[in-house]
Amino acid sequence: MQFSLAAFLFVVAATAVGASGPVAEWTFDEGRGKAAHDASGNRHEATLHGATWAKQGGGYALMMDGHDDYVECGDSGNMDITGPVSVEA
Ligand SMILES: [Ca+2]
Repeated sequence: MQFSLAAFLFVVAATAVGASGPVAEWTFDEGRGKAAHDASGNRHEATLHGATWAKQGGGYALMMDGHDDYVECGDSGNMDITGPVSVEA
């Protein structure tokens, strides 16, 4: 069984309280490769592990098998959760 992480366009954005914009934002619309670009400008490139691209309408989504596929968002000081955050998908 496979799961589609998102349809058409998937955006994950995390915003730290007091930040002027998202700390990270991935639209997952690359459609190829093993990385997802961070549209926030903060250079949090994400690495795909096992997930594959699937065409969805005019964009892309990630297909995951529900077992061991994941997206690694890296480790960075401004990604540390030390207080309230907002996560949007
Ligand atoms: Ca897998």
